[in-house]
Amino acid sequence: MTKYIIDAGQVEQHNAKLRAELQADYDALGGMLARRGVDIEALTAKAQTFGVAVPSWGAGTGGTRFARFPGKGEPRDVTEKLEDCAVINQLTRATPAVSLHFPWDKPSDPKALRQQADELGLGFDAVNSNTFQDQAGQAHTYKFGSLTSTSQASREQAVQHNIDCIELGKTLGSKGLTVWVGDGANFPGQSNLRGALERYIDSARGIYAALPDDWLMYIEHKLFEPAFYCSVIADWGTSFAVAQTLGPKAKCLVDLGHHAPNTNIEMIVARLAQFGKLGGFHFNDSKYGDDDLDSGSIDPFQLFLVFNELADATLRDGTFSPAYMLDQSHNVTDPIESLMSSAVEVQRAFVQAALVDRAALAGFQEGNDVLQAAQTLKKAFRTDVSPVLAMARLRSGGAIDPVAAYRASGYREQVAVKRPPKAGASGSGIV
Ligand code: LRH
Ligand code: MN
Ligand code: MN
Repeated sequence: MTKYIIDAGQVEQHNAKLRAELQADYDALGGMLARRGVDIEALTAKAQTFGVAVPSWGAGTGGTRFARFPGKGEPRDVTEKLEDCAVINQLTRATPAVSLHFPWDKPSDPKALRQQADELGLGFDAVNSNTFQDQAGQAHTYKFGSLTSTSQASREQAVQHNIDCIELGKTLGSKGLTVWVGDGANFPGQSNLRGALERYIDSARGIYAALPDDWLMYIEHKLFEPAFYCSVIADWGTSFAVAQTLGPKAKCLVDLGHHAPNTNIEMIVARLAQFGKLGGFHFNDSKYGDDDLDSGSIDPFQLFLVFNELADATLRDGTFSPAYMLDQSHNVTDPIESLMSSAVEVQRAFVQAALVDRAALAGFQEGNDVLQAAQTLKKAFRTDVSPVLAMARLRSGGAIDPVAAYRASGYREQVAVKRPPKAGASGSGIV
């Protein structure tokens, strides 16, 4: 029996107030979709299958290198982060798993943490390693790189950290390791571009060798930051080459914020899917760079186009199932509210992509009817599927309006009393 953090009766009360209005909207949308030959019930059932993992580090207030403005009642450790993640899933029913980051989330008792997650109805998605900052008491620095460092001792330490993450992940029931390194250079000439990648591959082989057979290693690329002249794993081409070199358990992870402005991300998605190397996503949104803004807050059409490619890939290969994770930094909002609305935005794109009339689209593409092909996508994108999403939540036991239900619950005020502010409470302060 799942232990709910927000009183189930309160959620029911909230739903009771909105139920009639939702039913009316749902029926109206159902009629409109029926005229298009779409069964709203099938769509709602599909929406109910959607899940995106929540990043533990997103539960605390983020910051920039200029400042961090702590929020009230921030989780102080991984167990409190799990509680917040459980609230997000209780109300949205779209975030059944949590992605942990080590050592930020290193549990003193991994078995107890897994039990806590079980009780809260949560699982663990991929675990993330951190060799982009030095930890207290660490023997060798990552100042000049980790997996690609010229220092063999630093490289070995970074490999061992990743292996330790796998071991922890095994105890927690995770099935994947996401590897992102900040390694790169700030000056032309600082680093031998080819030599750094050779060292990366050599180190990554050591990690890959420790992966259980049913695990995946997700290689996450990022154009820049913290390295501002060049990053070793800067783009999907490098990530793809590494994943190919390592073997079938290595796949590429696409963080939406890790590209140059105007990059056609859906095209990258299509390419990686075509060659069997699309492992998963870190969803967020951005205007300028790795802004880690809330998913769908800047360019929802791009998010839709990504899911349009995923729907196409799923049609071609039924076994295709990339990992969905959020990776955001909430600097000015309540993280729980941001994560709930972001999960719903990603779910929205998933449902809208299912509305694309693929037969019609293929026909327009075949006949070079450019305008109608574009309109076919726009028609799906413009459809307001909010009633489907709300009905999916209601039927799965969640809240019709998660943010309203959350505010009415008083959860933040309650935890603010239990969790007095503590320095460095976000768990990262970096993102
Ligand atoms: C790097 C990144 C990566 C890290 C996370 C904290 O910018 O996207 O996924 O693990 O942020
Ligand atoms: Mn990321
Ligand atoms: Mn990032």
